[in-house]
Amino acid sequence: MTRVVGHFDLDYFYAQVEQIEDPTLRGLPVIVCVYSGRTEDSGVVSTANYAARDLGVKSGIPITVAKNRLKGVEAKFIPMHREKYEAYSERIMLLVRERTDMLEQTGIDEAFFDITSRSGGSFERAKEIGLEIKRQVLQQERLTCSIGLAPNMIVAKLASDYQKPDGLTVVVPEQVKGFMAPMPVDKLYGIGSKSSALMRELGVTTIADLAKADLTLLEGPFGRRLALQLHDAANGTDEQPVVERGEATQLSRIITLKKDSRVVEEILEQLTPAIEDLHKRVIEKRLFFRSISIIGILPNLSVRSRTKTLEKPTAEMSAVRDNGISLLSSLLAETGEIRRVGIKVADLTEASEQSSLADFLR
Ligand code: DGT
Ligand code: CA
Ligand code: CA
Repeated sequence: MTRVVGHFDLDYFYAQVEQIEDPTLRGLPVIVCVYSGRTEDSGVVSTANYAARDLGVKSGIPITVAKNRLKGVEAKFIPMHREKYEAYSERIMLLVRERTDMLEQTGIDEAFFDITSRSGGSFERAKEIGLEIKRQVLQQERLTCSIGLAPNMIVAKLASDYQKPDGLTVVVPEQVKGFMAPMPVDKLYGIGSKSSALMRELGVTTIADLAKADLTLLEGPFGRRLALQLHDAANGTDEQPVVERGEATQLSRIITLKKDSRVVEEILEQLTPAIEDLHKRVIEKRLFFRSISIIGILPNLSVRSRTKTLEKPTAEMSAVRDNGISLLSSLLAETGEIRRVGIKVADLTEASEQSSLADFLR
């Protein structure tokens, strides 16, 4: 079956967060800055909203340069609040993870995902899933994002970037080559300014040029392996699987409650299928876990959690359930009503390692 792979990226992320939290910024160029503290304006621009980008401000330029470009314009320069963005990121990744088969986070505001199974391989169905993710992120966090859907990671990444902000671009297998052809080679994942300069010397400027370039020509500057990879990428071939990052260390499930609640029994009833599902995954993957966490998301969307570390690794359902209940009670005592609740097991080891260790100790 053809794969259905997606790339998710939040729009002008830090600036958008600042903008939704302070309505007075609406309509103005907003520039989020990393101040180095040496002099008042020393430091660089972390990101800027589209109003500021239209005036030539972008990530990485000195704040003084940005101020020059915005001379005479009413604009807001804001210091970066990294922890705040991380909290948004954490909640959003949970939300996307729940709606995909597999998620590989690759940055604070972006992730690859695979939805082959839940879309049944249909790009029509995949588009609905993409739209639903966009709706949920907007409804829950008030943020817009851009999503690309394609048969592989390289094309999905190009697709998420294609219509920004608030885009959804679907590239079905038959469209891949035509979609990529006119793009400059440096749009390809992993091609920086050095590689693209080398390619320019070979007369390769667009992805189409690269796709039909002679492999032996590319081998000179890039070596055989990389030349082959680049050539494949330009031809829209990319077989890298989306891999769950951190899967070796944690597994989790999170649900939204029918209504906000602080009643253990009520929450537990709704959480039980998620606990069972999580446990099933632990068994299927032949894993042992050593820590169990309950995560609560409050009505104001802040995240709280409680973790219990066991004396030794286990795969037992009762360990998840019993500890889950006591962690949940303790969490609710602090939070009061919660909106969403999650269960996580971590410190994972493979069952096979466990038994060999047990054998060894015996
Ligand atoms: P986009 O995706 O083009 O709508 O805009 P952003 O701002 O989301 O850009 P992206 O996805 O490349 O980066 C995500 C966040 O990472 C961005 O909001 C701020 C931070 N960031 C990006 N580039 C830089 C940089 O050059 N320096 C610093 N300090 N932070 C950066
Ligand atoms: Ca982004
Ligand atoms: Ca990004």
